[in-house]
Amino acid sequence: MKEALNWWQEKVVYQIYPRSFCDFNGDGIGDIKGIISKLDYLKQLGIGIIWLSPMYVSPKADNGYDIADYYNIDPQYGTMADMEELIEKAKAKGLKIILDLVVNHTSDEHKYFIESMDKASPYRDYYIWRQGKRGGKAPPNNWTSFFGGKAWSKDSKSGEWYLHLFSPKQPDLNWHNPKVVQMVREIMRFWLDKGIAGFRCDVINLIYKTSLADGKKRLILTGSEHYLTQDGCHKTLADLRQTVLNEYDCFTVGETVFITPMQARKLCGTNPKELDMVFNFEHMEVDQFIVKWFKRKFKPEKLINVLDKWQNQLDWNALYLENHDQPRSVSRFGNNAYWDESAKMLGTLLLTLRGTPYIFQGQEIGMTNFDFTDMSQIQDVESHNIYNVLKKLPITKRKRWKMIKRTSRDNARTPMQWDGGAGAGFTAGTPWIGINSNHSYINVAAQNKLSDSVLEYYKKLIKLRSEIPALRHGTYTRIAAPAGVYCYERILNGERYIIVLNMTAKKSKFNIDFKSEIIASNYSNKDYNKNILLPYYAMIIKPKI
Ligand code: ISL
Ligand code: CA
Repeated sequence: MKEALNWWQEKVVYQIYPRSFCDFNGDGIGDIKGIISKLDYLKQLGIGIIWLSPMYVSPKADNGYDIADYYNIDPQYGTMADMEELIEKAKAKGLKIILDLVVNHTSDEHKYFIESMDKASPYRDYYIWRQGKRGGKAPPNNWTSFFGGKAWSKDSKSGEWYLHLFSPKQPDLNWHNPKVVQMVREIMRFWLDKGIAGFRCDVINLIYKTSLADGKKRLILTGSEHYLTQDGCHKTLADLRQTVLNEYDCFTVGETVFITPMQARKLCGTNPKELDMVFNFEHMEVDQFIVKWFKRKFKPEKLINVLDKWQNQLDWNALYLENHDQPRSVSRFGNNAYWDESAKMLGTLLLTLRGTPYIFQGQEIGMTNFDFTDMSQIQDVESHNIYNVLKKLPITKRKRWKMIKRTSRDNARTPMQWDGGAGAGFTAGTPWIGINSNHSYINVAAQNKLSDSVLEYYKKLIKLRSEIPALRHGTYTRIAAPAGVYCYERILNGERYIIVLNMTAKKSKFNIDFKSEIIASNYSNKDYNKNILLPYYAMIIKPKI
C-alpha cells in the first residue's frame, strides 16, 4: 500500500527556545547565529522540522510571547538577514521551520495598542476596552488571568479597562473586528512568503470571546466558559485556512488548552479544515491537583490512561512530554536514581506513539529540572505572579518556594547544555538565567562520545521511526499489562511492532510469550529476561511469526 501521509506526519519536530539554545555573540542570550551554528547537530539528530519560539521585536515581559512588532526580529536575537539566512541554510539541509504565531494578544508596546489607548483612535477596537463597573472603579467583569489576579487593567487616561488573559503587558486582541483578522492574515503571509513551513499557534483556542459577561466563580480562570474553544474560534480558524494557509505547503499545530477530544477532532477536522494538529494538556495534568502549583504524586497508570485515551480518540496527535512551559519530563515522570533508563524510556514513549513527536531542546540529552535554591534566580513572570498570589494564602515561605520550584516554567528554560565548560558551551559570557550545575556531566559533548548515551539512543529511535512506516502511521492498540507498564502495538500492512515500557522503578513481572526480536531497548540484551522487566525497561519488539 502506498504511504499517503503528509510530510508533517513523517518527520520529528524539535522545539528551540532561542533565548536558551546557543549564544553566538557572547552577551549571555541565545541568538539566531547560534541556531545556525547548530543546524548540523539537528540534522545529525535526525529531526526534520524546527519550531522556533518567538524572536520578534518584544519587550520580553513574557520572553517574546508579548510581540511589539510581528515584522521584525528583536535585535537581541539578530537581524532579518540572520533570519533569512537561517531559513535558507535549514532548507539546504532539508529542515523545515515553523514559527510561533502569538495572536491572542500583542505586547502593550505594539504600536496598535499604544494607538488604541486613545478613545478616538481607529485602533481602539483592535483590543478589548470597556467601562468598569461601579462608576469605573471595578473591572468590567470578574474574569481572572492565566498568570493569577485580575484579567483587566485600568488605563487612567481614558478611565477604561482593557482585557488581558495573561500579564497586563499582553493585551488581548479583539477577534470580532475584521481588521484584526486581516492583520493576522497579513502577518501569516509575510512569514510564509519568506519560506517558513507553518505555525505553532499560541493559545489559539482562546482568541474568540463570545461574551464579556461575568463567569462562574472558579479556582482558576473564572470567565473561561466565555472564551474557551468557541464557535467563533472554529469559524476564524476555518477562515484563516481558506484565505491564507490553503495557498501554501504548510501545517499548523494549535496550542489548545482545556480541550475535549471532541473539540480537538473538530479543530483538526476536514469539514471545514481548521488546524492540522493540536497540543492537548490532559497528560500534563496527571500530577497536579486542579492547578499546576498544587502537585500530587505522579502515578504512571494515570499518564498511561490519558495517553491511551487520546491515542484512541484522535486520528493524529501532536505528541510531547516537554515544552518551554513545563518541567523536564525526566524529573517529572522519570527518576533521578534511574536517570539514564527513565530518560530513554520516555524517549521511547514519545517516538513510538501515533502522531508527530515534538522534542524540546535538551530533552534528547535528558536535561533535568533546574537546581535553583531561591526566588531571586527565577525569571519567569508566571512564577513571580503566582508566588505573590500564594503569599496571600496560609502557606510557609519554604512551602511556597517548593511549589514554585517544582512547577516553574524556568525548569525548561535553563541554557542548553552543550559541554561541561563554564558556560556549558551555551555562552562565553554571563548567561541570562542560571545554568544547571549538572551540565558537567549531562551535556552533548560527553554524550556524543558514548555509544549508549541518551543522545545516541534518541538518534537511534528517530532513525528507526523514519525507517519503519508502522512506527509512524501504523494502527495503535493498547495491550494489557501490569500496573505501571505501558504496552501497545503498532501494525501496518501485517507488520507488527510491540512497545513495552515499564514506567516504574519496580521490577515487573510480564511474560512476553512469543519468539521475538528486540529492535531497540534501553537495556542490553543480556539484561533481557522475558518474565521480568527491570526498572524503566523500554523496548521495541518485532514478533517473529
Ligand atoms: O504553563 C502553562 C501550562 O502549564 C500555561 O499556563 C501556559 O501559560 C499556557 O499554556 C499558555 O502558554 C502559551 O501562551 C502564553 C505564554 O506565556 C506561554 O509561554 C505559551 O506557551 C502566553 O502567550
Ligand atoms: Ca547573543
